Amino acid sequence: MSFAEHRKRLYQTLPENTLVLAYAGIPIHANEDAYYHFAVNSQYFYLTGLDRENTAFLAFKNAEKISEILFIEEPDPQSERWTGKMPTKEEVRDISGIQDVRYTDSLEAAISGFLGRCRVEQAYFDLYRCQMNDLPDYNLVMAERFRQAYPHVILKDLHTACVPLREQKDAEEVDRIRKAVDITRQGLEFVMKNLKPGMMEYQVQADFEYTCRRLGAKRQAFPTIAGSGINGCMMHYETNHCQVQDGSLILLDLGAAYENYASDITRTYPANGTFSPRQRQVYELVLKANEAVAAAAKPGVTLRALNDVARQVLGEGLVAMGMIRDVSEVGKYYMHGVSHSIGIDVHDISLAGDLLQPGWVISDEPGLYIDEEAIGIRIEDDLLITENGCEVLSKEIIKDPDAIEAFMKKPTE
Ligand SMILES: [Mn+2]
Repeated sequence: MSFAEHRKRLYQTLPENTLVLAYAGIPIHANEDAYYHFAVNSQYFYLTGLDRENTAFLAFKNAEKISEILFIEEPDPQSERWTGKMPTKEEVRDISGIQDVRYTDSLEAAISGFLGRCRVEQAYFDLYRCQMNDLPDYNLVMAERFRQAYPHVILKDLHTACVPLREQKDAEEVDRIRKAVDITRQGLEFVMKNLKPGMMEYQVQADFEYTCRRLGAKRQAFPTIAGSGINGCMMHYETNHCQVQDGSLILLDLGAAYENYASDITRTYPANGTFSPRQRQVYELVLKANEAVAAAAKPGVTLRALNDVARQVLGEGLVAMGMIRDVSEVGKYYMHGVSHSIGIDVHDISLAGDLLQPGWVISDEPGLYIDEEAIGIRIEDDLLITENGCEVLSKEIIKDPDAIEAFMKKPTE
């Protein structure tokens, strides 16, 4: 079972006399009695396969053995009446492979038990912080409580410990990403069939997300970007409130999530179904860079090296078009990186400078953004690093300009 395998890999890296405490987290309050959509802690999900709020995972490793306990809320008919069936011990045992399942109200006693009768030298909590002024998330709050109760135990970061594990996906993780990519493909095909000038960007977004939901995706991997014309030149445009003009391009950066694994795809389409000669010229250059990056992606290479490949191809093309004088000026029209890791999170855990290994899943997303011509083009595929190179997981999502034009000409069924 895959999640048990994740834990096994973690235990192999941990010193003896180590406690691991990972919390799923709780929903974040919005206003009145409304809460934001619950997002499970990624380290917790990676280790257990559970995305249920208010659950927790405790493990202890010493010289003799490894103990692991899962804590869930006790099913309660009263709350089940309102919010639906709660998972049982048997169900979470099946998902996680953890045999010792207890109720959350005994978690503190279990922690005290290990601290009272075992030698605990360090405790791993997810201490990750995105930005310094963020509100502390649930795992950070619990780590601080633990530190105050047991100041002699050294706190270590579970997020950092998970980096090398999560960077390399196993077969089951890759299958979930494949499924997410396939849902995204069908969503984009529905978009291509319906796209026409005069639509609002949010209607294009709705066509995509409608298809994803119909196909069983519980959520999008990230907010859908549908930027037409000049809006395609904004990297993370997600207001999607403008009208798609005849003769413009629309840049769609989007992806379904499937069983908590992300896909991350970008395609750029002509609103009226036909690229203008100039749009096609720029599009073909971006496509050339996209293909060069896929050709260069293999074990032992860094993400930075892949970005150098993209910069070189784009830069040479821009010089040939007379838009810049030297490849070093490519940043005028290409201002982001070409690749990031993809997994449970769309910008998945990874460290700059780490060498690609078989099992990594990364994006391949060169782009060109020419404000003065309202041309924003990005083409993004998801790549699985293999022994000798890579497999383009999104190879079925058409990107050849002739194929796009042919597909968009077909009448709606
Ligand atoms: Mn991306």
